[in-house]
This record gives sequence, structure tokens and C-alpha cells, in this order.
Amino acid sequence: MPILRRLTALEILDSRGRPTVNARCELDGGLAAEASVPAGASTGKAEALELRDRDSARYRGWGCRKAVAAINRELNAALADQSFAEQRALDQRLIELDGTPNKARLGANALLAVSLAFARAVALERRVPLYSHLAQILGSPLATLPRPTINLFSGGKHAGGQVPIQDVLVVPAAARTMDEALAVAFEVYQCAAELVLRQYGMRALKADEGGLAPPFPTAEAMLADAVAAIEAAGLAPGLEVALAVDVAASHFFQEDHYLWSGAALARGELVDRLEGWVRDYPIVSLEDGLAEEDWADWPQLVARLGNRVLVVGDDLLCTQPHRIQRAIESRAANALLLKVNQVGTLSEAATACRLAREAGWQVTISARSGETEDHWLADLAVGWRGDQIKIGSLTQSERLAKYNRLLAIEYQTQLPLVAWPGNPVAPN
Ligand code: 2PG
Ligand code: MG
Repeated sequence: MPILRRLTALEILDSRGRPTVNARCELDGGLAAEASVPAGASTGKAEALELRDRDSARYRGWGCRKAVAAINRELNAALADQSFAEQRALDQRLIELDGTPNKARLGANALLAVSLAFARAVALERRVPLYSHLAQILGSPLATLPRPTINLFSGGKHAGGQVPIQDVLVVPAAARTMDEALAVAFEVYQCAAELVLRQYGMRALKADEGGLAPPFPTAEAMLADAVAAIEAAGLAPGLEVALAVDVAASHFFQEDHYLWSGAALARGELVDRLEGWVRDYPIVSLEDGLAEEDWADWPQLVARLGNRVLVVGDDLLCTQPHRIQRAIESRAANALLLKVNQVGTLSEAATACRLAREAGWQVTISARSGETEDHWLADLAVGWRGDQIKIGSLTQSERLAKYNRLLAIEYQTQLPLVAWPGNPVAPN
């Protein structure tokens, strides 16, 4: 049974240059592992709380010294020399020690860093790769690699807000291996960068996740440009490469309407617009098509579009099991965007994943817009048999670390890429 000997933590910087938390977990016997946590920009209201120092004189309040101190002092004092038979036992203890419903006292950033570092240390002790250990934690065997959905264009909170929607991603739908999927996405991205130079007269300005962010006049122009880039790459839109859209509608929702490029859009009108997009563009996945508190309208989205696209809940669900349960019961989504830091421990995220699977939903394992060079997300997506993985563009080391880890896992395991459109699994 693993015995935790010591926890230490450090404040490090993420891909936006903002502080985040890195924890180190040492086990009895001397094996030790580290993990770093990411941070979102378009965060959901129901997310577990990321503890920030709020000292405006330092990193404009984004400092994580309090979360780091929580690990170095309180968590280390409470957990050192304790044995934990399994991940769930440690995570349960973390939740109890925090004692709040949303991890506001010690911080989800502190708790998750410890939860992940412990999982990595135990994987080392058991001499298994992290993805295998994570598969054991979830309780289902390894079977496939997730299909990457790769950021092409950004707006909303990930760019200058030039269009209301947040991200347009490419889905290499026909690719049979990870290696092939990334090569296809690279070609489309290069063609998109050339299109941006030609059409908008500007070099590639990159948003938080590496997406191109020219001044699209409308969201429809953004989608049409994505299709043009796929065609310029010599690929068939919808057959070889499809589109996934993160509408991130919570971030332009105001009381009872959506603020769409300066105009008010009634709830039903947004659904009509999304339906038009699914008709006119090769969209296979629509994330946060409606706002996180717009529970009444989500079932309409599923009823009208759910047989043609993934209706993915991100802010809607915040990887919180009780929200997922509500969405299953009310048929408000058919896919989960799983972000471990939205809930704060590995075990709770595993519960979220299991719930979604049992309901027959698809699961997209997602990075955050603020990331580090840590690549545990790739192991998680393989270990938990994600149908998709969303990391960002094929740019910037914090994204590439994870793509490179996926390539290494593909090489080591020779697992097939999950069949499109996802589970049930059939090797290609
Ligand atoms: C999202 C994520 C990742 P953020 O909305 O899906 O793209 O963004 O990390 O800013 O919440
Ligand atoms: Mg999202």
C-alpha cells in the first residue's frame, strides 16, 4: 500500500505567464513525482475554486502562494506518513480537509496538483505507465487513442473578442492513426495561416491556445474560412476533415438573451442559428451552444441537433457529477467535456467520466487555455478512453508537449485511434 512521505509545492508560470501550482509527492521508499495544474480563461460558474492570492501588487492578483502554502504546510502535515490504498482514499481525504463544497478553502489548484502527483508517484511505484495506472483508476482497460480535435481559429475570450464564438477546431475524421491526424491538422493550419495573410493582410496572430485570430467580420466568415482552409489543403470537408465549434455561449449570455455582435439574440434564435450552421458547414461537434444556466433550452438543442452532432457540455457541466446527472435526466447534452481542474480531484473526474459513459455519451478530454509543459492530459485521455482530446493548436510547447506524449504513447502501445464518431470501439 503506497505510503505518502512528503508533499512539497512550488509556484510556477503557465502559458499566459500567470502563476500556477506544481506539486511534488514523495512516497516511502523515495520514489517521487511532480504534477502541474492548468487554468481556464472562459471558466464556468460551477467550477471548483482556483485559489488565487488576490494581491493586486503581485501578478495582478493571480499569484498562487496561498495554494502553494496549503500544500507545503497544511496538506503535508495532514497527509505525510499516511498510507492510501487507492487514489480514491487520498482524494476523499483532500476533500474532507478542504471542507467546502467548491474547494474554496485550500483551492482546487492545490488539491488537484496533489491528486495528480500522487497518481504519478504510485504509477512509478507500480512500474506502470501513467496511462495504464489511470485506466486502473477508472476501472476500464486500455483500448484506443482519442481522436484529436485541433484548434484552428479563435475568437471570444481566447482572442480579442472579434467574434462572439470562442474556437473553431478541425477534426481529422478520416485519419487512422495519431500520426496521420496530426499531419492532416498541420496542413490545414498552414493553409489557414496563408489564407489569413491573403484575406486579412496580416501575419498569423495567435490566440491563447495557438488558434489564428484575424478580424473575422462574422462568425459565419470564420466557419467559411475554416472550410476554405480544408479545401486548400486538398482535403474533403466533412469527409476527411470536419469542424468542431466551441460556441462558449455562457460568455455572451446576458440575463435572458445572447449579446451577438452588439445585437440581442433571443434564446430560440441562437438555436436556429446553430441549426443553420450544422446545415451549411461540416460541423460534427457543438460545445456550449447555449449558456451554462440556460438549462431550459439545452434539451431543445439535443432534440434538434443531437442526431447529427455532439452536443457537448463544458461550462454547462463543469465536470461536476451532479450537473452531469441533471443533464442526463433532462437530455440536455450527449457529450461531456472533461476538465479535471473543473472538479478538483482525479477521483471525482473519474466519477464524471463513468456517469457520461454509462449514459452512452461521448467524452472529450480537454486542456485549459492556460497550460504548462506537463503532459499528464495525454495519459489521461488514453487511460480513460477519451473519444476526443482537445489540446489546442499544433503550436506552442505547452500544447506540443501533450501531442508529443500522444505520439510516444501511440508508438509504445500501438493502440488504434478511436473510430469516428467515437465509442463503441471498433479498431480501424
Ligand atoms: C474551453 C477551454 C479550452 P478555457 O472553453 O473549452 O478551450 O477554455 O480553458 O479558457 O475554459
Ligand atoms: Mg469550452
